[in-house]
Amino acid sequence: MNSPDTTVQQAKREHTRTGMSKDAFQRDLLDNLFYIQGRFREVATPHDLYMAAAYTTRDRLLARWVKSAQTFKATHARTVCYLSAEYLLGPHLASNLVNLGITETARAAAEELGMDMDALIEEEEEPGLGNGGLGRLAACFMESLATCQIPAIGYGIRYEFGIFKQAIEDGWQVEKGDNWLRNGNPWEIPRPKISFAVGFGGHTESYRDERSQVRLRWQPAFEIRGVAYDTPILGYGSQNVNLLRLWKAEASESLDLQAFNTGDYYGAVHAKIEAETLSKVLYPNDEPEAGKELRLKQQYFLVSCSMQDMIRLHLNTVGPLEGFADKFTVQLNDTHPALAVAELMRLLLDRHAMTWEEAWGITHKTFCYTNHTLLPEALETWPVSLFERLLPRHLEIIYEINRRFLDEVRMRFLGDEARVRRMSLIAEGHERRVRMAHLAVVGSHAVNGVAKLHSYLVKAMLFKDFAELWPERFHNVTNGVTPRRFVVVANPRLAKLITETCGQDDWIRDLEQLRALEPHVDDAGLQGRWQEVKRAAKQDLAQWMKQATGIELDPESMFDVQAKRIHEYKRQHLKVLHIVRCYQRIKQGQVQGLVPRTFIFGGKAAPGYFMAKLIIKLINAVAEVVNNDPQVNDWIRVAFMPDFNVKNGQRLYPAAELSEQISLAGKEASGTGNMKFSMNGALTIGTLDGANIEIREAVGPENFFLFGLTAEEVLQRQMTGYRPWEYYQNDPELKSDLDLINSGLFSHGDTQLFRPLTDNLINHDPFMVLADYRAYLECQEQVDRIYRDPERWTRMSILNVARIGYFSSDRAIREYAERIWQVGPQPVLDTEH
Ligand code: B1H
Repeated sequence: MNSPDTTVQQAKREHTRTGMSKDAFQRDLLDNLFYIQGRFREVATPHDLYMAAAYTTRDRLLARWVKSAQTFKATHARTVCYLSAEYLLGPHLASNLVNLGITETARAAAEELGMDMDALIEEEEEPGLGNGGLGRLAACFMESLATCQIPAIGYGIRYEFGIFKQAIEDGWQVEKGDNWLRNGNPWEIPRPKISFAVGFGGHTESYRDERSQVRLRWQPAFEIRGVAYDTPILGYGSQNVNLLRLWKAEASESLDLQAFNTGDYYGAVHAKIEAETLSKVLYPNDEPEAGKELRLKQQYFLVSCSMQDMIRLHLNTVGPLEGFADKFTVQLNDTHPALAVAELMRLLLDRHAMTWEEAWGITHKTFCYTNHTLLPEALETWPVSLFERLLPRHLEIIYEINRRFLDEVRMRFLGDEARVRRMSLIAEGHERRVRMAHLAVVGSHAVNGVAKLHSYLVKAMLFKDFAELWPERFHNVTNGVTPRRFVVVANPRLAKLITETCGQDDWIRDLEQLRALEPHVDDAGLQGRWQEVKRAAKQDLAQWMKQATGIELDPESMFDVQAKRIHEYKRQHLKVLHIVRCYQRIKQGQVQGLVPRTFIFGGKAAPGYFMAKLIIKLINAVAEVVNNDPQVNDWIRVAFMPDFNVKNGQRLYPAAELSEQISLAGKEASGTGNMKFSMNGALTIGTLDGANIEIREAVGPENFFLFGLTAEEVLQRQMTGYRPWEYYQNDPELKSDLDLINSGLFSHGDTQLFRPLTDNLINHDPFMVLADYRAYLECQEQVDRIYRDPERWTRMSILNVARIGYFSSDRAIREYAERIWQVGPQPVLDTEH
């Protein structure tokens, strides 16, 4: 037992580093400024102050982190391992303060020192380790796992350069490197002792083990080391802290030593640089990189480090590996980490001497796979030849998995060799390729899509053959987003109003409680305050936009926003056609019924995606003309928010009144921006695609602006032959909008600039923009009609928020926990007090 003395000392020590009072926070802020930054108040830069605030906050979460680790170790808690090539985390400081429950304390502490907490929060550069929805979903899930008290480790890659920063120059997207680690990262803790060798190339050979059994092993040609960097992920209203473990690539020491012995110092350094390129940069496409060797290497690097780490943890805590699947459940975030199936097999077979049956039993029980897209170009396959060269042992294992699997198919579907070919893990053709999605489905015991419609299409189309063989394997878990970041952090005014109206803030951890708003929907007092909150957010955005782009937004007008990656299937060009139509109507004096609008876009295009970049240019070209034409200026303005990322998203969602979710039905797996907008009181104009369908059901069809073809109609049109030029010829307004774009009005007389885009629409239009054009315009007229009645609009806005609770990522995580992972909460107790 501790003597009373040491207990007191211990409590005191804890208090000095982790005390939650204002005074403690203030003292430690100055302390950290001095001891970590080597600065004092008078000379500290805003960034120094941010760093001091970040360290002060980190100190306060470390105690919880250590306690979580101790609890999970002692209780042998079943642990979820989320494997993802992307985590789009967003800035940590504000979110961690909220989840620690010390936002106001920290703010007051800073204020007394003459610092503005909001300015410090602005200083943080976000870790942009993801492209879009898929990476942001992983980040929301990590936060909800901690909130729901489910022990979890997120495994990923510590890219030195995240998603590029987008600048707009002369209307074009220009990519700038995202050197996010330049000023240091106070949120991560390097773990140099947690590191693994990852092999590449070489050959496989057979040998006899000590029991004279013939076994196989891989002799790689070279090795790289992966070193762990840990970031704590806090939950809201729980003491649980989970771990985000990101791997950084380094040269292996053995390689250094070899070079040193042969005197090749230059070679050793060179090899180090080459090894480190592996985790250098995130691939900036939101679809797979065809045949890029480095990308496959990244995937294997992530998978190998993570599986080796899980095995190490298992051996350290539980013991023999037979129970591996009871200790861990591994979620594959799309196929990017699907190689984990083959890697776990390799480790169990070659390193831990299991039989194939033992190893397969464990592997299959361990993995679950989430599919995020039906787009054929986004389904990953890798040339067999590349596998042979880079991962020869894994290719052998994949062949053996395939051999056994196809025998099972043959046994179930006698004589159906066409089916066998369709289902094979290897696509035959002029170049044989490994189908990563098939590997993921065969290697997992649960497969899910990310919204009802998407999961249905996954079963009915994409994996039809697999669903016929294993119907019990297929699930739906509709996506969700965290209300902590996207309401409490992003929109504190709204959060305060909700809390005051509901009489408590339990909605932050149990979002269904937003329903308590519903009885107040007709309360004039609430409606007035609701409008004020939106108005204030619009003013904030206008101020930011003015400073960032020089464009003046009119906060009196409707803020109509489309923010997401730029992609033809998301149809930003449909929105542009709507703007061009408004422009023409105003020029012709047809302003009857029109409502002043500000059209705001945000989103990055993949650097090699020509058409997406041309769409950005078109948006900016239209903006330039519209914003400089005094005749239309009182009615419409257009702004492109540069560098749409998590941080900028947080500025956009609170200010939006109309959320554009206008993808072609059947193409957007779920969408998650749709949820973020609605949670902040925007009304949605959207198609029956992805989670839009469920959002509409939840908020009520009368509170949602619906238009466009259904997924079924899209398929029908495609089968009977879609002829976009007929729409062009038969709809004079559509024709005149496209013609105006080609007239050179938006391109200083250049009639060719946008031809690739307009020609493609008129002649091919793979995403049926022209087919939905008329319905979209009519729906926008309905939007105008309702916007002119502010009371009605506000009522609809309140109802959207009141009924959006289902789209919390906490709900999604609970569904995964119950239906897919079979894990329960493991609360970490607060023993401090
Ligand atoms: C989604 C991706 C994606 N689906 C390949 N697929 C990538 C595919 O770098 N790559 O190779 C990167 C990303 N991302 C998105 O996932 C869907 O389009 C959204 O509809 C969905 O909401 C989101 C989360 O499920």
